[in-house]
Amino acid sequence: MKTRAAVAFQAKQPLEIVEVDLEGPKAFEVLVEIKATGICHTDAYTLDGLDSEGIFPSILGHEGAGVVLEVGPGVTSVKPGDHVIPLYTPECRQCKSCLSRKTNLCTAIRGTQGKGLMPDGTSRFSYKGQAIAHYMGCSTFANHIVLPEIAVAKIRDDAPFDKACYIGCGVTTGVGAVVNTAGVEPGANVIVFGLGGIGLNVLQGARMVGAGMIIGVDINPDREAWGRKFGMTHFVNPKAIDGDIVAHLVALTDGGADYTFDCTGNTTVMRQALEACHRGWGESIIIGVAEAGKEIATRPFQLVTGRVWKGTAFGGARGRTDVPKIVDWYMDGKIEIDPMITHVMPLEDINKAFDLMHSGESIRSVVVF
Ligand code: NAD
Ligand code: AHE
Ligand code: ZN
Repeated sequence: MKTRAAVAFQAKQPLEIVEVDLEGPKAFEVLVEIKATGICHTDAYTLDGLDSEGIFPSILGHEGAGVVLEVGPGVTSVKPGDHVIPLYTPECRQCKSCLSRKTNLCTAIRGTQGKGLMPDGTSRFSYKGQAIAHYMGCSTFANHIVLPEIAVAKIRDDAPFDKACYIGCGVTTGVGAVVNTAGVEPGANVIVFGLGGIGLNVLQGARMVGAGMIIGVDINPDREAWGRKFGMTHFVNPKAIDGDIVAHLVALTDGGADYTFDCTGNTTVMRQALEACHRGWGESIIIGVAEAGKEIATRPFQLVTGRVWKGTAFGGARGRTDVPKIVDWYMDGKIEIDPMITHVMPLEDINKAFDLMHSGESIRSVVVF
């Protein structure tokens, strides 16, 4: 079939809206009509040529929601008409990783996914006869996509697509990092570095579990008002304080935070987040994705004296199991989504979403097909 898509033909160039060819679902695959997609900083990072796994041409996007149109042979868990969220972290429930119960990082199809291919080693997208790579196993910047059955979460029919799409990455990543990865306890002190589309969701996760001090750190002063809407109790702009940011935060928290979260992708900030943890037990969770070639560093003494460095992908969520529950949290009013979606636009305007993100004007832009 033909479908409309925003194609990344080259790094650092605007996406181009074209009609691409899409092959239908094979065994254990489904065809999904994407109704809405968010634009995450990770899409920008790949488009900017900073992703060591970036492939061009490709169809980016990994934060979508839509409807199953067709299923291939062998598919049993979803049927045409089901509302679904594509999963860049699938859940096969059979691989060593899924069976370990220690991680959400299903390994069933990670090899081909990282090469921009479906599990059978082919791409289903092409343009003028040339293959176009899939992205993060999703490619939600296309109106129709083919996904492995293990990479779709069935969600309730009454959740609006233009909000539910954000659960496909940002909401689940931020809230899940608090609930699944850190396991923040009521009363714990938390510092969130970077109050964008992910960091605000860490804040609301911390509020939901009853954290004590919830400190937000951002170099954009406009983010103070945003943070306060989602539970932040204190704001620190590193550019507006005298002296060292770590010393400032350690003093503010009487010795360091119980939990810190990096939501910037900046390796200098990651170090600050680790060192702002309390001696003996503070845990720092890396959410931000750093550009290719960057490395983290700290004095080993920071870890010897009990601080813990961790990372999280997709908030530690097991997609097919946990995503429908997060949709329920939203529909039941336990978490907010609507105010964070600052811009809604048609696919033709998708490049504006990247400009708004880079200028700090948007929290989340959503494209509605
Ligand atoms: P965003 O652009 O919406 O927000 C980033 C925020 O960080 C902005 O508010 C910006 O002002 C702030 N910031 C930048 N430099 C800073 C600094 N030096 N100190 C303090 N604040 C600073 O981006 P986003 O969509 O929220 O994504 C955040 C990061 O999380 C990105 O690196 C993205 O790739 C990553 N991410 C990771 C996962 C995962 O599963 N691990 C999932 C989604 C996104
Ligand atoms: N491709 C990059 C890594 C990118 C990365 O870490 N992606 C996160 C999700 S970001 C969503 O916005 C992730 O899930 N990682 C686990 C995985 O298996 O990709 C690189 O450095 O090569
Ligand atoms: Zn993302």
